[in-house]
Amino acid sequence: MIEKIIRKFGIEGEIISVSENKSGIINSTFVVIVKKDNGIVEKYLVQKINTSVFLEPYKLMKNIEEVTSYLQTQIKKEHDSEHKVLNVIKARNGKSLCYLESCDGERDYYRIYKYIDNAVSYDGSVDPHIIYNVGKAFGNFQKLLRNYPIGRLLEIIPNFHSTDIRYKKFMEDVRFDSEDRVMDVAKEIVFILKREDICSLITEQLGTESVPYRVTHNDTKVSNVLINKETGEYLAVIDLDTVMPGSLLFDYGDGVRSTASTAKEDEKDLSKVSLDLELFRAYTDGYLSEMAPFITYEELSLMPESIRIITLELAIRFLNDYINGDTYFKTSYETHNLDRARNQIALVADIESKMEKIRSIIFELYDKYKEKSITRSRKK
Ligand code: GN1
Ligand code: MG
Repeated sequence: MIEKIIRKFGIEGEIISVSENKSGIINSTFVVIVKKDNGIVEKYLVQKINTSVFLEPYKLMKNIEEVTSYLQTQIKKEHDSEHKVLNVIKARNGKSLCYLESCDGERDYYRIYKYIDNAVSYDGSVDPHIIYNVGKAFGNFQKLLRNYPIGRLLEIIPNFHSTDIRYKKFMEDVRFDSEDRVMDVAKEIVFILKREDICSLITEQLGTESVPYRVTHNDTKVSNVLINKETGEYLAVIDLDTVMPGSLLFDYGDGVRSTASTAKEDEKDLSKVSLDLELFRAYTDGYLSEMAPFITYEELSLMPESIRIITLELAIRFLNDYINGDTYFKTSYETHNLDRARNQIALVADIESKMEKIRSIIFELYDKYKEKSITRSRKK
C-alpha cells in the first residue's frame, strides 16, 4: 500500500522502512524511509486522512498549502534560517492528495510531507525550557500569520471550538442515550451541566474588535511542535489540519491544557492529574514573548478562563463520544473515551482551584512584555 502511494507522489527508490507514528488520535501517520537510486536516503511522512472527521480533504489541503507558503515567505523576510515550515509534496497529477480505492470502493486519501530531521516531539514534558518553546512556537505561528487575509481560509470543521454548540449537542445526545451509557456517567454529566455558563464566554464575543477572528491552529498540543534535538528550542509547528479562522484564546487555552497537565490525557489515576503552575508559567511566558504586543485587552482578560473552557470542551467531546459509542476518536479499549473525559474533568477542577494564581501570572507576564515593547517603540 505505502509503495503504491509514494509512487503516485513521484517518489522512486527502495523502501527501507515504514513505521507507524501513533501520537495522533484522528489520522494515521507513517514515517517512510526510501533509498534513492543515487544512494541518497530520504525520509517522508505519509498520512492517511480520516475522512469521517475531515469530510472535504481537498479544502483542508488548500488551507495548508496557502498557510505554509505564506509562513515560508514570512520566515524568509525575517531572515530566519532556524525554523522550518511543513513542506507539502505534490503528486504526479499536480495535486497535494492522492487516493487509493479500498476493497469496499471507498476512497482513502493520502498526503506526504518532507520529514523534518533533527527534531523530536513530546507527548508531554516536565522541562520548563521545552514548554516555554512550545508556547513560543504557537505564539510565533499566530504572530507571523496576523496579517494573513483571513477571508481566504476555509472553515474545515464548522464550530470546531464553539464550546457552547458542543455543549448543546452533548445535551441532545445525553437525552437520546443511543448506547444506554448515560446512567453510568451521571456524575460527569452533572459536573458539565454546572458549567454551562462558561461555554459561551469566548464565542459570544468572537468576531468583534475585542476578540477578532485570527488564523488559529486549533490543535495546540505539545506533540504538535517539533523541538530541535540539540538546543531544545522549537523547530516547527506541525499538524495544520485544523487551521481555520478562530480566536487566539482557543489556541492559548488548549496549549496550556495540553502542556501543563501533570498527567497524560488518558491517565486513569486521577490523583496524578493537575495543572503544574511552573509549566503553565513557562508556556504563557513563551506565548506572550511573541504575542503580547498584538493581543487586545479583552483577549488578555479572557486568557485565564480560556484554559478552563477548552479543558471543559475536551471533557465534553470525550464524554459525548463515549455515550455515542466511540465513533470519533480512536480508542484502544472500551472505556478509553470515558477515562479521557474523567481526566479532563479532574483537570478542570484543579484549574478552578488555581484560578487566582493563573490570573496573576498571566497579567504579570503580559506586563513584562508590554513594558519591553513600549520601551522598544519609544527608542525607534
Ligand atoms: C485530536 O488526533 P489529534 O491529536 O491531531 C482532535 C483535537 C483534540 C485532540 C485530543 C480534528 O487531535 O481536537 O484536542 O485529539 N482533532 C480533531 O487529543 O478533532
Ligand atoms: Mg490534530
